[in-house]
Amino acid sequence: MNSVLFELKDGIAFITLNRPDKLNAFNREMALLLQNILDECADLPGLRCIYITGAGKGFSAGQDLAEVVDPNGPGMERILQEHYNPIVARIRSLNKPVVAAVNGVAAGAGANIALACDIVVAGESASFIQAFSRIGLIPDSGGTWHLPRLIGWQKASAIMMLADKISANEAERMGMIYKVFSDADFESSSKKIAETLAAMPTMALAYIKEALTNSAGNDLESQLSTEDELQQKAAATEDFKEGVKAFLEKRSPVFTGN
Ligand code: T3D
Repeated sequence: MNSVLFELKDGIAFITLNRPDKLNAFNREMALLLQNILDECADLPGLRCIYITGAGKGFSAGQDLAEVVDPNGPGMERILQEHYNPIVARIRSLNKPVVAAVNGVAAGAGANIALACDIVVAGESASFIQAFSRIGLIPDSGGTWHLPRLIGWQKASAIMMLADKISANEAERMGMIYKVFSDADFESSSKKIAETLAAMPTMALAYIKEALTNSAGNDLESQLSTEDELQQKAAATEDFKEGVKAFLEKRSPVFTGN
């Protein structure tokens, strides 16, 4: 059984973390497979959105703790460098929107991989746990970068130190995630977001992602230059021409992603 499933449909890459009996905890095989799939997504012609979810009742419980103590396992010193850091770097550098559809508990690296995605939605029964301090570790997989930027330093600090279980509704209220859907509607509503993104001007979405990423390290002057540079690129796309033409012709635009 593949530990990560991958299906390409209508311009969307559906990626499913697939170790359901372990709440999709990451072992080395799963982490490397996810990296390969994300690499494939970077180069697939016609791909316009990536959707990541978990099989079964969890999204991901983070690092497989059995692997950490396995004498034949990869060893602590390799796990971040070879497993999680490359996953987060790939999600952030993909020039397509990445949706995390958090179907159940997202803990440890599982939570922080979700938070690295461009749009995070969750089912009502899902939860987020910065579980690291419960076992004497610090949050990784970009969590100490993303979480304080999403919800503010104070809340991030408390959530990371206390390792509280944060319900999907609380996560939405504090701005950690975009939206919560009822469990009954979760799959269709979260896929609808991916479908919407896949029909939008893909390059404009890529430039929005780039501008937001750059804003984290820029002062206002530099960010205005970044916006100028990226807006010139957006204005050179076919989709911009189509957007303006469709508006003037009072019809819906048909974007091709070019
Ligand atoms: O170098 C490094 O290693 C650093 C890298 C760190 C990255 C990290 O992610 S560190 C954080 C690792 N994750 C955790 O500490 C979370 C551990 N899991 C839990 O605390 C709980 O499972 C949850 C709160 C996430 C969910 O609880 P619950 O009650 O819904 O489920 P459960 O019964 O605990 O788990 C169901 C099964 O999944 C169970 O297996 P079993 O007993 O039915 O055979 C459980 O052992 C397994 N499982 C859950 N999480 C993990 C796991 N197995 C291995 N590793 C896990 N992380």
